[in-house]
Amino acid sequence: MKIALISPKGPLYRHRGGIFRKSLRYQPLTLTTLAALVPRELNADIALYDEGIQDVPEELDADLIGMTVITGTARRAYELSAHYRARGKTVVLGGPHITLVPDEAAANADAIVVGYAEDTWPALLQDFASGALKSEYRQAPDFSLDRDDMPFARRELFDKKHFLTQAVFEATRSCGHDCEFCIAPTAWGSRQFQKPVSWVIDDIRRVGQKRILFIDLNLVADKAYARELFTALIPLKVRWFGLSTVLIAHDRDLMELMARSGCRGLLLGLETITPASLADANKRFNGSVDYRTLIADLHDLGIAMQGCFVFGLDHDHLDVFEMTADFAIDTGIDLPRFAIVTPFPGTPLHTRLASQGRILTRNWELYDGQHVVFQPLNMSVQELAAGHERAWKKVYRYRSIVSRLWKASAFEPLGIAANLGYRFYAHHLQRFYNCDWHMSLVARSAG
Ligand code: B12
Ligand code: SF4
Repeated sequence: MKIALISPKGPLYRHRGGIFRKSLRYQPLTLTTLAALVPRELNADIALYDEGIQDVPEELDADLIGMTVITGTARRAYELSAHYRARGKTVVLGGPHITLVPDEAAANADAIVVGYAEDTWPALLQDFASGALKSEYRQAPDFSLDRDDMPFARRELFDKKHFLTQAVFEATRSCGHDCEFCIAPTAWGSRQFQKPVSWVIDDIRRVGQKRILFIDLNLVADKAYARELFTALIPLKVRWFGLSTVLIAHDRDLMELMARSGCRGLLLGLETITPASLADANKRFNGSVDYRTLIADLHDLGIAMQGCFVFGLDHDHLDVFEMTADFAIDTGIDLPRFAIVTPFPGTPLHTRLASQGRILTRNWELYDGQHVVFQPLNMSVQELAAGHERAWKKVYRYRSIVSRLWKASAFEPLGIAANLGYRFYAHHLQRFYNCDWHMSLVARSAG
């Protein structure tokens, strides 16, 4: 059997004309995990295509094509699906967007996979091999990742030259919180799934790199698990980067253990510096943390920070862009990142904005965190887009980069390369603000 697995492109993340440079591009685990899950007895040939790094051939020599779909790539995925199905290929769609809107997705594929696929994907392939493919496969209610027999991702199926690193790992999935805009609780429910720590450590040992990345949405959701993982990382002497919530601020011991285990960088969803906006996002727990102290504490422990903010919350006014950019520069956030609030389908935020008549488009291609797809409350669409772009440019001026990294005492090659990668991103965002959709909105709000 020949299987082709595709990660379709989105406007920002694409081989030609995208703005994700190699310095920002680590190798995702989706396709390599699916490849590992293909049952051995099928003796399949497997080819992986990531349209962020290469074009996908018009004619694919495959019996079955699987595509992973996030909201921003759904339009492209459906287009590719129609193309290959017209040529007699069987197309299966899965991933976050398919899990959020299965009914829409079902109309665009021979089969869909809803939720995590450790059980369903191998079953689907067996069904396909015996000519009994069903149209839908769903994650079982008792789904668990707590098992030792899971295969390791087949990272070698991608050419490493396209990525900053292939040393990407995952210990847990989903998160356990319920922020209004986030897809995790809607798609995967309110509990976190955890892999056995010994399995994660084996995976890291096999890959054998000393600088590694965790893509888990929240490594500290379960403190007992986090402690076990961090303790097991110590003997490996790795330097690792990962994601956490700001709640780490309340547990100094865990923060120190994290640093001892090799943590050198954390992505934190700071979201906003306006307390009332935290309530808008149902992320009140961030309000219990003093960001300045947290940033200083992390820097003291040698942990760099990627601080993520969103713009367009209901308590955001026109001064929010300047204030937030200044805050990032002033506190020495190593790598600030801004997004526009995005009401992904299926989320409580989407439902609320739809009920208020504020969703402006359901063209999913624009749901990439960098386009305004809803009517903001206290500013126009144009003001939100322009303010967001201004904030990006301000924090990535050369003098802002130097000032932030100086304050963070963090002049090291990787940090500088990532800052230059984001500087490029910031200065090319306007390409995406010249699209027909954006221009028509600007004209509408001006008129
Ligand atoms: C790596 C990653 C990226 C990579 C590549 C993403 C891509 N495919 O294009 C980069 C860094 C480029 C990226 C960028 C963005 N990303 Co991103 N990213 C991730 C991240 C951190 C890890 C994905 C991963 O490797 N997971 C591990 C694998 C094993 O899990 P999985 O992908 O869920 O796959 C499992 C199942 O879903 C299922 N499955 C998935 N696909 C398929 C396909 C088939 C055929 C089958 C059978 C099963 C199946 O099986 C797998 C095993 O169970 C996730 C968060 C996360 N931890 O999941 C966000 C995430 C996917 N990203 C997200 C977003 C919003 C973005 C950006 C828009 C952010 C931004 N503005 O910069 C951009 C857009 C990029 C674009 N394409 O245009 C959202 C997607 C939400 C949505 N509804 O669209 C996520 C879920 C984060 C979040 N919590 O919001 N991202
Ligand atoms: S804490 Fe992060 S991953 Fe968890 S629900 Fe909120 S935004 Fe999503």
